[in-house]
Amino acid sequence: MRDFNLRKQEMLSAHEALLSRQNKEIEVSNGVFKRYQNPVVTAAHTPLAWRYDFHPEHNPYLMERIGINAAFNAGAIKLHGKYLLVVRVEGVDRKSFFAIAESPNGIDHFKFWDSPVVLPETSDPDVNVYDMRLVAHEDGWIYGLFCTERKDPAAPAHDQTMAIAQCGIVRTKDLKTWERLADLQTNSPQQRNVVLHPEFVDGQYAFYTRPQDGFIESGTGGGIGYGRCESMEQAVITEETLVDNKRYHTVYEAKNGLGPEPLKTMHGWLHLAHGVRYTAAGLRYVLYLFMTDLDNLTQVTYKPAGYFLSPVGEERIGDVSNVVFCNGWIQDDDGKVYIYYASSDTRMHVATSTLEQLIDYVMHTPADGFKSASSVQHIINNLTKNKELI
Ligand code: M1P
Repeated sequence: MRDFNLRKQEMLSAHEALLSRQNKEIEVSNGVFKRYQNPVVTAAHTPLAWRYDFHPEHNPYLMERIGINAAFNAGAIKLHGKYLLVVRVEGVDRKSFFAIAESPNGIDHFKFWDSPVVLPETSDPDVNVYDMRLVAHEDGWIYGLFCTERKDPAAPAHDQTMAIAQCGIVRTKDLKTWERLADLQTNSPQQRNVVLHPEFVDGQYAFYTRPQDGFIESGTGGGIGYGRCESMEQAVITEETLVDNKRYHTVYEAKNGLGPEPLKTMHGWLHLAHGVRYTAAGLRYVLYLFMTDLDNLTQVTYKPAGYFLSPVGEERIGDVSNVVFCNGWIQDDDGKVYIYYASSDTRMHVATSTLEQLIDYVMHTPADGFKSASSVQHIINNLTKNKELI
């Protein structure tokens, strides 16, 4: 009993120390954004009461009964002055679910709310849910668009991996009570990374989609699409227009997908997306930015070459290594932008910038010339501008 109580005390203290750890900005930066020393949310941040049975008779060894494997790919929103992440928490059983982690300042002291989100289901139950994008729409609701995954009914008995991913939709006012709406219907056999545009467009709801042929392989799809529909209760998109396609020899040659909702700026809508390319070591996921026209949402106006943020150091290692993924950012009233990104499908980090810096980056970084000679020319141009400056 003494050991039990001692271990319990040690566990509680270690957990409290982790949750109250301060995060420090890493001084060296590329001038576009700043990284921070510690991840903001990890599996170890999940409440001990989720994982342990603290009854000495039921659990004399004080064993972990319900293991948590990872905490990543979080949607984000600021509500009543708090920075809230709707985290994809993944158990050791591989099932993902959502849970809200709250911070007073957006960079540290993230603490999970007591209970994970109890997500209502449709008549076709989800097998796995993940990667929620939170959007405060001008209709007054906060929508959560997420991936709902179910076994492919066409899968032969020998293949237990074939799945169908589609876009599930919930709405809420407080992130506590959730109303489930019908899944989004499109013509694509697979949909992930669907994002709701925060404003009405010609009185309709507008969506960014990611049509794809296979669960992993993009096939003829894989670009970022756009479509509209009349209602959120029965959201049906009959036509998708490609906004940003995959392209040979870029960081998004295999596939891409939109991250969080776009931010409105005086120059256009600022988008953050992930791009995926093939390497000998497998797929590599990086983040990139682009801008679309304020009125014509399918017209890309600025798109810097290459990636904006890629995995570095320990970020490169995890369950699915060499991955950064972002589906949540928060813009504060003073223009500061908190970019919540996950590394290697394992943990959450924050990078900070300002809207002004991100706009400058998007509008003034050279666009991809799609061949080595163009990349060299960009450097030559820079050298000319820098003559006698350094
Ligand atoms: O494992 C990396 C990512 O793979 C998927 O991304 P995409 O939809 O672009 O293929 C998602 O399952 C995502 O959750 C995951 O982080």
